[in-house]
Amino acid sequence: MKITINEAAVKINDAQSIIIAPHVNPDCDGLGSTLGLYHALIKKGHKVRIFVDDDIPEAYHILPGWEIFERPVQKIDNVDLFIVLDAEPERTGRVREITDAPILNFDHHRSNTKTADFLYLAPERAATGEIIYELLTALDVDMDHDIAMSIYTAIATDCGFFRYSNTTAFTMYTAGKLLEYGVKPNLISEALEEKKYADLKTMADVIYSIELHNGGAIAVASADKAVMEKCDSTEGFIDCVRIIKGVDVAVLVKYADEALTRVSMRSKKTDVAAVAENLGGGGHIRAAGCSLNMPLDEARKRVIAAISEAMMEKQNVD
Ligand SMILES: [Mn+2]
Repeated sequence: MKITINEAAVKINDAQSIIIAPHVNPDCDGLGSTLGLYHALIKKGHKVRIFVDDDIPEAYHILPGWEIFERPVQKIDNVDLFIVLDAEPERTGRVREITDAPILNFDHHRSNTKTADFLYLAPERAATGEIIYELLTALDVDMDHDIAMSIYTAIATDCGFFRYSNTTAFTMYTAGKLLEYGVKPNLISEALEEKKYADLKTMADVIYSIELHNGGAIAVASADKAVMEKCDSTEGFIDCVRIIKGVDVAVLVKYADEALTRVSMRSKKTDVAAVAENLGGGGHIRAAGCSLNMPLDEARKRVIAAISEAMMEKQNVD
């Protein structure tokens, strides 16, 4: 059932014991939104625990309170509300199994499956962090540095540090307000953009692998088994692909195992959320992904075909 931000605030005010979780394979929007809301609700006197069914990448340890996250192990009783952020409840992994509490879901993904008991879905928002900012305003929370830093990081990372097309006046306004609480944008971007020497060298292999298709409208980079074995993080790899002149859709295919390939897509015109959804994944119009149960070479061909088809059908969005 869809609800308004004020109705969501009432649900939260009425709950004493709350669990919050972002999606598996967490990003800074999921983790930062969870921490921003966590710090705010603790301040308001709620009993809150935060869970993520995954490891938290080392670079994200700049988020204040990242070490408070617990892994789901056993069932937890007497929970009044389970808040899911930045994805639908199915994507929280085993966190879904530790509580039977009603689910309140905040998300900005158009592909949200709408299975939560209560859903606030805002696809026009660049990040779930923006939604959390709205929510904290509705909850009349006294903003502080840790809340601001968590939400700022969530917003900044989901809009490519204010470069992607999802960046709106509201994005800039919210980020600007958060800076008033001592957030240092340079420290956040430096910490998130830095790469290990070995990973940067590996990036060269990935750049070398880039192929152009459809007259240069599609660019595909491959991170094969050898690459994945020697690098810790593929963060930022796809950005090298998307900056190629004339490219509409940038693709990174990554080896997971012999029968599983992960695919990330970024676009300037084509609706890659639709492409990803057809392949069992999801995301946003200009940033989406999926996992394919097939070897890397086959997955690469499959994705190129799917994107070419979408381009032919002119499912372009301005
Ligand atoms: Mn997000």
